[in-house]
Amino acid sequence: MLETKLQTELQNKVNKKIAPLFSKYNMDFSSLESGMKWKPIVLIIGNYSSGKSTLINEILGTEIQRTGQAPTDDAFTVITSEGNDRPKEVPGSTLINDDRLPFVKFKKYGEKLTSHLCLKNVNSPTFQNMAIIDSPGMLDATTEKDRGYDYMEVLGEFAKMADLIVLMFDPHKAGTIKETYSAIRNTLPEKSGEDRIIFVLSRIDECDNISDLVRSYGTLCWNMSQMTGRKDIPHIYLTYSPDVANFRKVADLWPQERKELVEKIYAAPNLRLNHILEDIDRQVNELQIVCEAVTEFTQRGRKLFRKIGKITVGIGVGLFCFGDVLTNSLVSLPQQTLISVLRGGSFSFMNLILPLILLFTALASGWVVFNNFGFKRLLQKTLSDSSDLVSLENEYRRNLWKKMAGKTNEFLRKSKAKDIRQGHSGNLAKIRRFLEDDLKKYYDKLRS
Ligand SMILES: Nc1nc2c(ncn2[C@@H]2O[C@H](COP(=O)(O)OP(=O)(O)O)[C@@H](O)[C@H]2O)c(=O)[nH]1
Ligand SMILES: [Mg+2]
Repeated sequence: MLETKLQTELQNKVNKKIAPLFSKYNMDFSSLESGMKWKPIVLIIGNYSSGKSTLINEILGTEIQRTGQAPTDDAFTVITSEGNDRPKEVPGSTLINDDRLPFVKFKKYGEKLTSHLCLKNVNSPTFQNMAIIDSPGMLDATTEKDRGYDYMEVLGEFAKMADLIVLMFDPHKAGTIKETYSAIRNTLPEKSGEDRIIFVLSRIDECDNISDLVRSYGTLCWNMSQMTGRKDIPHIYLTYSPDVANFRKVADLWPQERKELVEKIYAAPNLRLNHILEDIDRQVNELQIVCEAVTEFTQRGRKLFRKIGKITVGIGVGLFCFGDVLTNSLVSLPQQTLISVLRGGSFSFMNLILPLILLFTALASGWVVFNNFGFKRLLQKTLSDSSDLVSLENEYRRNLWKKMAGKTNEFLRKSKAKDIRQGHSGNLAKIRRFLEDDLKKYYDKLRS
């Protein structure tokens, strides 16, 4: 109840304060309803044969997914309970054409993905209000090319929808976490994003001894700190499947973690509001970096304008005072210069005509120089490498920029010299206030 109230309140706030800014910067704000109209989703990802399908079978208590040591399954399988009257299995081609489901966005990845996507309808009360998605593990770079669609991008899209992401690794391939993690990192907001991911080192029963396990754990941690740039390591669940584990000496030291992991997965529906918050957070952060870049560009434009302006005004004033002296000495016109009439005391408006013409010509030329050369050059230079418009102090910012640089350039390319009149720092301040005050308040409310 409280959650619905918070959700509506938040939605109104976003529509009022932030949505107009998205259209201002030619960005789409994917409305909250569209992505999250379906059930809460748990996404299981990680290297192949890390035990993803085994975990899913364990949760459902049935052998719904095929398991095996090799990359046995190369499909994204959505498992949920849709009722007995619905088909047991729905192919990808149907899923991507059903507006009620959140899979329409996968249409653009083509037939190769569609044929590797399906929904399995199981008979389970718990799964009436949630879905779990099994995913193919990442292969090595060369094999990955044969897949026929951009696996990393698709994984990112699934991660965006998921309320909970379980990132699973086995001790043999703990080093491959980096690629998988970077595929989903952009789908999360900067600060709170980690809450939505659970890191799991699975199949720990296969470690011969503790030092073996510690080595794998260390590899995982090292790779994780490389990605997050953080020194603190989030909790890593050390688990094994009780059904298939054989050598239990090491595993028995962590008997409870599998249970905790499964409980977390069951509790995923509670994370929905958090997900909505994070989704807004992510999108507003994307908007923020574009706005930052545009603000910086405008400031550079203004600086250049001032520089050319100063010179122009200098020349203009010089021409205003002494221009007629020059024309007088060259073509004997005007007969009386401004200075001479001011000295002689016989000033009339006629004496101002030429100085004013010269002044305005100088100012107009200054504008032409700024408009046709200065600004154009600045724009070209900026477009050739716009990355210095924003500070890129960490991996998150670098990734975010990589994603948004195209959007920014697209916006800048359309800008005209006269647009520098328009300040963007006010918009930036609004965005910052929204992230730091409004959104934070909701995060706090949710946690309290
Ligand atoms: N010893 C052991 N084997 C496991 C464990 N979890 C999964 N396996 C086995 O590892 C292989 C790969 O598992 P699977 O669930 O298919 O991995 P997926 O590719 O990530 O879906 C299968 O042969 C499983 O029986 C575990 O905790 N311990
Ligand atoms: Mg599998």
